[in-house]
Amino acid sequence: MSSVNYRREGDIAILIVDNPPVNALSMAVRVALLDLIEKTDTDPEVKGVVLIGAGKTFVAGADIREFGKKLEGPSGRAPYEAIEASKRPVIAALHGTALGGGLELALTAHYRVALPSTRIGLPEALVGVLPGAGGTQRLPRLVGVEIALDLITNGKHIDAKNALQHGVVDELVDGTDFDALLRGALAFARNVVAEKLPLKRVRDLNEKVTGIDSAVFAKYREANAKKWKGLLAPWKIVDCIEAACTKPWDQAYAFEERSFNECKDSPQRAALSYIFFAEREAAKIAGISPEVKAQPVKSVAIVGAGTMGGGIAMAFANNGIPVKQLEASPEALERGRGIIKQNYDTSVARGSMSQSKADEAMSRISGTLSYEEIGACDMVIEAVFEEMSIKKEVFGKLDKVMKPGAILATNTSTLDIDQIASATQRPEAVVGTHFFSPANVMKLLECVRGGKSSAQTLATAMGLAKQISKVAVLAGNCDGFIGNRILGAYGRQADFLLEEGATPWQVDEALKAFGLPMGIYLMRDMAGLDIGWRVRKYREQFRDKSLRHSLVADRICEQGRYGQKTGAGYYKYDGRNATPDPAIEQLIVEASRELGIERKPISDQEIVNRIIIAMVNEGARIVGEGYAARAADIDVTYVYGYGFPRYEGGLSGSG
Ligand code: T1G
Repeated sequence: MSSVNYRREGDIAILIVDNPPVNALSMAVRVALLDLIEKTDTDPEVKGVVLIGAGKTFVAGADIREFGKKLEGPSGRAPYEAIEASKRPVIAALHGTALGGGLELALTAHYRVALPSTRIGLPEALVGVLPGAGGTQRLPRLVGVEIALDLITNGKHIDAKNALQHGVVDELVDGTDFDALLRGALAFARNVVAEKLPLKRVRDLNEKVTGIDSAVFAKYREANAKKWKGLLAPWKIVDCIEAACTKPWDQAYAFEERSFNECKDSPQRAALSYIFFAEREAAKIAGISPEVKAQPVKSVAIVGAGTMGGGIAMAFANNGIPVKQLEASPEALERGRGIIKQNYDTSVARGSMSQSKADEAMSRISGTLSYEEIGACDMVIEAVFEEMSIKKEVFGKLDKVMKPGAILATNTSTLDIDQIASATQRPEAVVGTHFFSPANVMKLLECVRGGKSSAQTLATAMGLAKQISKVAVLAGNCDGFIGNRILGAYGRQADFLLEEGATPWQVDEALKAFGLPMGIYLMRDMAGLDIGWRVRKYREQFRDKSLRHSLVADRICEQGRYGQKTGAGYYKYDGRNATPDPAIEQLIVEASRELGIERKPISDQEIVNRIIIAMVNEGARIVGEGYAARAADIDVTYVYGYGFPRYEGGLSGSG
């Protein structure tokens, strides 16, 4: 079966791109499109052409799996140019998502219609490339330079209403499915033919790319320099859009192709494409049939309105799910609500959220002091103090009140899920859902499989991620699960480097330069050193004394230095401003002496290498021991939970 089906409705030819699951523009699709445009151009009975995607979506872009492969066949741009040069009016009919090369294809058509539910965008930068089939040249001609810069460099999707408003689509067609769209597109095409409307080429619309002050581009680069650190594609995209405003079409179009190939051939593209697929792999639960579907979560309760509980509540409320917060006292409930309100006010003040959206979300969050009042919720997430006895007490109570079939989840970041589940009569309904702080911002949801968690419970917990715009990964119930277990290995190696000659600020600077958002010592000081100290004291009884153990962290805590909250930790603090502290350097030198370690200069490269290798080795152990199903799970955890640079392809640096 060809990947583009052809049929006629009277004098209108219909080209249906049919390449499941997302009608990606594979080589086969490109070849078939070229043949069919040739056919419609030479068939005198054909007066117009409708281009549409089969099933639920238009074309969602080039086939990312083909990147980097040497394929025989027409150039990537050939079908685009053929459609634009078509002798018959071509109407692109959009539904689902028209993304990347898919939107570029539609922009070469002479007219575009869409269902109201359609989303469009040029998200190429997220997979390390740029719109290489004219997108950086045609989109600015429709939406203007500033909107194009924002949409393309951020890989944003916009909805059909916005697309109509900005002239990207010419008409919205009533309806919700393929048939309604096709009916509307055929009517539109017949009208174009009957009225002999012109073959409008977007490339001829120069008004919005003429007379643009080059300062616009300089300012945009400057404003995003920090955000684009280490990245290639966003810079190239700005260059291409600037070229659209400063060069004749042919030169700018050629410049875009060169820039596209530079990105496509860069290791960054391989790394970012790897993460794209790793994220989708990580969502698949090994050993459970895809038939086991996630139960929709329409209502959720959060036990605990502290920092984590509040962030989790916002993550649900921001995605339309009503939340009940349960606390032990009215003061705690009020305090929790106050923190949430403050967070929304900050988002509105920063312009990252509209006041109406914030009010809507806030209105979805209610509070209660009674366990009975949360029993009807589809899911409950416990986010109380990280103490086993408290967790078990809470789960004992939840077991009594939650409806049959409800999911009982815990946000623990370290404690044994099976021990927590043993406080209930339904361990099959218990699962870990470990959010990362701030929970309303961080994308990762580390789900933890308990020994008795049922397939249904796991599918629902993992499926939840999409509902609340998170990326899910499934970890086994080992100490620290995936994320914190690797963080432990990272911290141990860093502490050893301190004793051998490095300083906390040298380690942090080296890791920041590598691309991590923050080094381990600033991170520890921000989280509070007393938490780790309490956990180390508890674990001392189980610690394998034959393994090397660092003294520095305990020494610092013994001095009552718990980080930012005590004004001193590894650094000394003036508010949130951290400065290196010679007293800590002295403390480390004494620890080295006590351990009989001769200190020596250590290079930044050695610091990065040793820490990354320690993390990769721990990741490999986790996969080897079966606490993670695949390497991709480790990479997704570190990219979305710990800010590891996506353009490095995660820890395994794959791609
Ligand atoms: N190529 C290959 N496979 C793709 C794909 C693509 N572009 N998009 C999705 N898939 C696979 C995905 O791996 C998964 O497979 C299945 O489809 C469903 O995806 C010249 C060069 C469209 C919004 O960046 O954003 O065009 O896991 O789980 O949540 O300028 O997929 O089932 O085996 O994500 O409903 C630009 C990428 C490419 C869009 C659907 N396009 N895709 O989301 O399903 S570069 C993109 C998405 C380009 C041109 C350049 C989303 C989606 P499997 P899914 P979903």
